[in-house]
Amino acid sequence: MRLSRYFLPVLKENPSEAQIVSHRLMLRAGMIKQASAGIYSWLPLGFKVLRKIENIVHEEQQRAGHMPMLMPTIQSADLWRESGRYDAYGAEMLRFKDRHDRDMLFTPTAEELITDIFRAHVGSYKDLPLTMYQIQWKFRDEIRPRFGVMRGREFFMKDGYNFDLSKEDALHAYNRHLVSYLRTYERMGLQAIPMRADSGPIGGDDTHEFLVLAETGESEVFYDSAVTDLSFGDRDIDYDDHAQCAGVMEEFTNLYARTDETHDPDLFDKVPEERRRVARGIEVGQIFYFGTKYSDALNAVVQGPDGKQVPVHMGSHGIGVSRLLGAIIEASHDDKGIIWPEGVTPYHCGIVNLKQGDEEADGACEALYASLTALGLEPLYDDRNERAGGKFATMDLIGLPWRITVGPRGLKNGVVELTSRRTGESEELPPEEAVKKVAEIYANL
Ligand code: P5A
Repeated sequence: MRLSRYFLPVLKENPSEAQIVSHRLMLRAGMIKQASAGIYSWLPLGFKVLRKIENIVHEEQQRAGHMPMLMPTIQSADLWRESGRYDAYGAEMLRFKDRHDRDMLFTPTAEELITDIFRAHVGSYKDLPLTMYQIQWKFRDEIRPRFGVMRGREFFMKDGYNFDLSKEDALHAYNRHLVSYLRTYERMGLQAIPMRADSGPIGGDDTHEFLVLAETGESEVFYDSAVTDLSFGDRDIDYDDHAQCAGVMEEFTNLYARTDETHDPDLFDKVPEERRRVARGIEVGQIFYFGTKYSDALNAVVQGPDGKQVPVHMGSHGIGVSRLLGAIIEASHDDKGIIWPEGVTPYHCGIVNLKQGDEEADGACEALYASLTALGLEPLYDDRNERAGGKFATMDLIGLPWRITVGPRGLKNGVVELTSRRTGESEELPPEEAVKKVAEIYANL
């Protein structure tokens, strides 16, 4: 992409409505624009990152054996009356009527609708286990939408649902989700700690939230600092292996880590004092096992191996896809702007031409652009007629992890400059070496 043709409405001033750094930077970097309270348009740069995050979620869900599908955002109230949640959900549910005066709503979550699909088509234990998921817009009429995409009213969520014959199988689905979520967040450059939580309107007893530690987080959390030493890394997981998934679950959840809703001061006191931490976190996902709550209410039964009809055991699992942009920026920025982790960066490498119009500099930039593109990478070339300072400021603000700077002086010596956004360190290299280096960095992702 060439910046001269891109729609990147960066703001010079700090927008006054933004209280936290991620919201400020998303507005300044021209990623989003508020349409109304808690509802945003996704401008090209923001949309690009949203898609990257969505893709990682898709890949990791499918690696775990979960099937993608898509359900409508607008639903009839009938199913929600059947489950009892039409009344229970309260003012957070956006309700309206269609022209025939039927009660409709904008989906805040989809346990009812997926259970209805299941009961219509599945009748035997032989079709289990089954896990399907979607990545779809949700609406919750939050009382206080704030912090940009972090607490929106309209937001993008991955929601998955498992159907199993027994509690044991459903708990495996729970563990499997926990494992796949750990991997998902790590690919985005995030440490998200599973913490025992409260299930709220979704229901059930077993639930963990995934929290990214950040001062601006909305949740108060209590944990043993040893949890932050855990990392998922490059493990080979067989997602059908109950014992292996249970082992990872155990490893990542046996230390004390809880949200304020489930915090137990007596238990917390047992953590060695120097490891006790009280901090704040951003909830980027939550997994639930709620047994037969929805299958009982909606009569989702299958015939078991013994011929008897039994309600299926279920759980649901969510990732805040749009919220993740805010969480990643909160965790990775400096005073100049965003610093994207390589896994989610909108463009792999920036190219800054220090002397636009100079034949040699222009030619070298075009050649770099072509080489990077040929290797399957997406460069963002600042080919505008602007001062170098302005170009650097824009690149720093939008946070591409790598930048190649091209100028006549370097070219005389046969070199360009490759700079890491994270460390600020630069090295001078022949252009083809710079391309090779960038390609290597991304090859390992
Ligand atoms: C699990 C999937 C559920 O709704 N039903 C289907 C379950 N869980 S949840 O915890 O309520 O939401 C899942 C994740 O969505 C994000 N999220 C939000 N993101 C932005 N703005 C909001 N208002 C908002 N509400 C929830 C969170 O990341 C949450 O973990």
